[in-house]
Amino acid sequence: MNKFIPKNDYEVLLKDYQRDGVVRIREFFSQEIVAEIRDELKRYMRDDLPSLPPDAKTTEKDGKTIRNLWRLELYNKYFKELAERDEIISLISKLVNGKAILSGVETFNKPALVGSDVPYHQDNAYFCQTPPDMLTLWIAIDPVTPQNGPVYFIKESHKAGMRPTKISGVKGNSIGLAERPNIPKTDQFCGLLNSGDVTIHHCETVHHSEPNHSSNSRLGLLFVYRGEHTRTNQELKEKYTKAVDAVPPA
Ligand SMILES: O=C(O)CCC(=O)C(=O)O
Repeated sequence: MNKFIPKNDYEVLLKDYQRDGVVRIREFFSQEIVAEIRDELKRYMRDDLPSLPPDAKTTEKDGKTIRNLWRLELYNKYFKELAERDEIISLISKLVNGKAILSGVETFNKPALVGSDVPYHQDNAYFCQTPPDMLTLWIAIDPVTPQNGPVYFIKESHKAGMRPTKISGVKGNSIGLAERPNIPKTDQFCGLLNSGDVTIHHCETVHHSEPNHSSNSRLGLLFVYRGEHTRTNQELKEKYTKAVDAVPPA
C-alpha cells in the first residue's frame, strides 16, 4: 500500500461503505507495486498458466484471449502474499465485521477490442455467504476510462438483500439478475480509476460492466475477502451450482 490511511479516514471510509455499498480509494497501491503486479501477471500467464487446470481461467469468445484468471490465491504465491499483507487485512477486517479471510484472487482483464461485458449481478450469488460480510477490493492495473468498460455500481443496493437471479449464459459470469434494474447509467456510480486506485464493493451491491470496444486494455486485479464468521447459504449455493453447471467457466 502506498498510503497510510489515518484512523479518522478509516472511520469515514467505513461509514461511506456501509451507506453506499461501494467506495473508491485513490493511490491505494504505488506505481512500483502496480508495475510489479503487471510483470508478475505477464510472467504467470506465459510460464505457469499453460500447465494449470482449466479452472485457472476463462477466455473470451475467440477461445484464446484471457478474460479472467481465477484462483490466483492457490496458484500464485506472490498474489496470495500481497493480498494477505497485514495493512490490507486490518483495513478489510473493519469492513467485514470480523477477521478478514482471503477467499479469492482473480482478474477481469477486459482486453482491448474483445473484452466482453459482465451482466448485472450481486457477487453473493457466487459467494453464497451468510451473513453477507464479504467484499471485493478491485484494483486498477490499467487506467479505467468511460471508453474501456468501467464497472458501474448501484449505490445502496446492498441494503435490500439478494434479488432474484437467472442463468446468464455468459462464460465466467454464469449467474445474473433476473431483471435489469431500472436505474439509468448516469445515476450509477462509475468506477473511473487511475492505475493503483481501487474500489471496494459489498457482495450484495448490484454492479455490471460493458464490453471494451476501445484500443486500451482495462486490466483489473480483484482480492475477495470474507469475515471469518460467515457460512455457506445452501439455498444460494444450489442456485449457483445449477448456473455453473449450465454455463461452465472454462
Ligand atoms: O471487472 C469487471 O468488469 C467486473 C467485476 C465484477 O463483476 C466483480 O467485481 O464482481
